[in-house]
Amino acid sequence: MPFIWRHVVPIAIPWCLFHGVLLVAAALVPVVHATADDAAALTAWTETFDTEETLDRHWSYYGYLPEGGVTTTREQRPRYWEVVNQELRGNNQPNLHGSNISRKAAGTDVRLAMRFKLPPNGITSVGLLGYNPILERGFYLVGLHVRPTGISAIDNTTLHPKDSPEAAKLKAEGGWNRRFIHDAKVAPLAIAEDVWHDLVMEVRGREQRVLLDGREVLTYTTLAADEPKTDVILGLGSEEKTVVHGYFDDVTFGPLAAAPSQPAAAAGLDIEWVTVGDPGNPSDAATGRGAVAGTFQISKYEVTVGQYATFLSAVASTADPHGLWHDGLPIARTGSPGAFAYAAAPGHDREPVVRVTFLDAMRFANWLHHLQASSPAAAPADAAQLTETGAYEIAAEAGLAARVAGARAWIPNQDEWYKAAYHHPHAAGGPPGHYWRYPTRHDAQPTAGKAGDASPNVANFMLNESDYSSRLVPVGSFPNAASHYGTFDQGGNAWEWIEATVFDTQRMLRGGAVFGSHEKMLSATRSSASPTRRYHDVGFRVARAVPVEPPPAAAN
Ligand SMILES: [Ca+2]
Ligand SMILES: [Ca+2]
Repeated sequence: MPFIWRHVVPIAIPWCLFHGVLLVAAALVPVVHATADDAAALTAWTETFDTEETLDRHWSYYGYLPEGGVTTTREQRPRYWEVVNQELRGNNQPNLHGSNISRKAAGTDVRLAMRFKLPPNGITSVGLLGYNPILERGFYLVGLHVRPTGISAIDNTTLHPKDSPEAAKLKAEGGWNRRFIHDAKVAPLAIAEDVWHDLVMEVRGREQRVLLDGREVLTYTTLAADEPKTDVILGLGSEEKTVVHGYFDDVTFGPLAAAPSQPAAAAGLDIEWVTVGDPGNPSDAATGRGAVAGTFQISKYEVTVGQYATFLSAVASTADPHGLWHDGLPIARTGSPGAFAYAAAPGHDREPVVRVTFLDAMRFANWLHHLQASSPAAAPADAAQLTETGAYEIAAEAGLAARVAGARAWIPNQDEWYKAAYHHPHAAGGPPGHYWRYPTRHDAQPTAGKAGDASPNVANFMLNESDYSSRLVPVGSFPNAASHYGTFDQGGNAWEWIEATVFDTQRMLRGGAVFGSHEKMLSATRSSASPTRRYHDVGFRVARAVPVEPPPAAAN
């Protein structure tokens, strides 16, 4: 007969580490949850703590009374846990123990995400409960203690093999064949009190992985975590002798997605590329620019709002530690930390993304670099890390980091961008000097067109210095105004970040924009800007190495 642990929920987290006393003997208490055991409802859920009523419906409470003893009564609950401003507030009482609140759950490889605020001088804990085969009872399987000085993993350590004489002896004596370790592995960190943080704990088999504010801070192999989980538990403690407050919100529990594989499956990423051949071309005699030794590819269009939203969904769904999203973008962010989703606002999908810093562009390029990998092995498993290395090692020099040798995707440098925009070999129908003055394959000033204008030599720029009525247009809106290599909108629409460093602290801009005059599109014109600032008319395009084509399938 299977062991029935459903109604035996271990609740106590040993808070006594504050006081150097191990007090876990009272850990097992029966708790009857108010919810029905609906399997689907237990497998994936989110608690936003929008009403006090959901707290009473879903959560069970366990508190240590200041005068001694414990309580689980609903009448006592608001003294310890209550919903304030649609957030769960823990009111830790001035006693030896913290108090806990738990909710039923179901799953083996699971992900637990939430927002939390540490109480001053306090401790916050999160954990997962389940059947412990060592104890042959339900108990704490895997969890964390979070303090201002760091995060530590909690573990149950087996003392003796389950069927060993030593274990049998302990069992006969009524002892427990395990030792509870509060700080099985410690990640020293500085965690600010009283401000919101994002916390994610993933448990796959016995592997525990913890992300704080989107950054992986701890991994640990537990001894007892691979059993099915039955409850989520949140706890709060403090050494203060007065009531202190800690907070939780947006607690999400669900199955852990399959192990990350090749990140190339970025659904919805639709970058089109053109090949810039003619390797070893001469530079433009007028400017000295445009010579590129090798063949490369450049995006046919400016990076679009839709592509940037796809990027955000890929790298900023757990959290957005680098601030890649902001509300000045025409991109809606939905969901909560741990499961953010991003989508272009209606009508903006095909417009160039602007209000992105050069750093944002570098991170997009780093992500593309990993997407171009022929093997998934080299890519960081943590999605947030996909943006920090690859083409640019951002940690070292931030917005001034140089392109890494062997980069598979990058922001075009000046010669690459220039060649794609203005170069056209005379033998292939270009001008005698092999370079046009405008990126529209013309030397004469383009005309300012409306989207869909099929005339040659059209671009989206400002004809009249006082006319700010123009708007960004969808990329490729002028079908007969491409460069020789097939790029669109290198002149006008959005200014484009260039990899070149200017004045030691800035990055170059080229091509002019909707609010720039025709001169800004000229081959001789450059501008520059701070790599960490956003501008309402500056976007970017990307370049990459020519991909190696897979061998053709054998015909038979
Ligand atoms: Ca809330
Ligand atoms: Ca442009």
